Order: sequence, then structure tokens, then C-alpha cells
Amino acid sequence: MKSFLLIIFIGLASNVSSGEDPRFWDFNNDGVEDVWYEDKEQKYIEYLDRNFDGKLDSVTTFDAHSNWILGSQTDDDFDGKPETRHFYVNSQIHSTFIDSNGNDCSDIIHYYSYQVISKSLKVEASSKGKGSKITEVVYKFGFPEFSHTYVSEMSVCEFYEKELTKAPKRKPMPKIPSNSELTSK
Ligand SMILES: [Ca+2]
Ligand SMILES: [Ca+2]
Ligand SMILES: [Ca+2]
Repeated sequence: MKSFLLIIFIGLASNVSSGEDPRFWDFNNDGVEDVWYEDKEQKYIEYLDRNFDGKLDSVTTFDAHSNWILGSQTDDDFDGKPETRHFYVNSQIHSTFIDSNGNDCSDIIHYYSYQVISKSLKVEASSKGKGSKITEVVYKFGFPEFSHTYVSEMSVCEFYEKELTKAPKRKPMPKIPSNSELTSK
């Protein structure tokens, strides 16, 4: 681990001295870029290949002025398809919505309190063909403290849509004028 950090540090030092921000990195030195960045108006996007298989598995949007995270999408089973969306408030993780079976309705949802996992919901279609079965897990110190199961009249997709209304809306921070903009007024 120490040598890995040292390599990163040397890499950072050499890039910083060239006077330009690095826009991509090859972490494992296999000649394939593992992270790169794209600049957009008021934000920038980080593209990441966490398991070095050459396939993108994490896309995160940052506010360009504060560097706060606005939102991210990940492929956490590394099958090449993103299924997990992460929502943030003030750059802190608020909730994670996972579509485990690829039907465009998240069926596993995690909620966080001050960056610590607090509650999980798993929604399954009822075996009776109508409604759904929900398993709720409550955590303490990131470890399950208790769980219970209940039934809902709502379908998996209806339940997901109701939970999605609780997710924070993504909005870029207001643009902070640069020193040159302020002095030119
Ligand atoms: Ca690489
Ligand atoms: Ca990957
Ligand atoms: Ca996936």
C-alpha cells in the first residue's frame, strides 16, 4: 500500500510541476486510462474504471466551483451496465437507488444519515401477483440492528417512484465570480 501511495504521490508531484491539472490517470500502469475528466458549464464529470477491466463503472458529477459532489451513477456488479444511482445533499451521501434486475425501477434503496448508512429497503413483487413485499433493515454503526417485512398495495415500480420523490433534486451551486470578474466591474 505504501509503495502504491508513493507512486501516486510522485505522479501527482510530476504533474503539478508541469503546471497543468491532470485530466486522466492510469492507476495500475497497464497503459489504459482508469480515470478521466470532462468539463461542463459550472460542473465537471469524473469517469472511473474502478476494477481496471477497461469498462467504465463510475460516473460522478462535481460542482466546478466548490468541488462538491452533485450526483453519481455506478455499475456495482461490474457487468458493464450502471444500475446504482447515488444522491447527495451538500456533497454528503443522502441515498442510493439500485435497480438490481434492470427493469428501470430501483428495488434496493439505502438511506444515509450524516454519511452513515441508516436504513435499507428491499422491494420484491408479491407472490400473489399484486402489490409488493418490503424488507426494511435499520442500522446502527453501519451494522443491521433489526429488520422487518411488510406488504404494500403498491407495485415495485410504484413503491420506487414514491421513494424517489424523497431523493434530493440535483442543482448546481451558484457561480462565484472570479477576482478578475469582480475587479473589472
Ligand atoms: Ca489502467
Ligand atoms: Ca470497470
Ligand atoms: Ca451493473
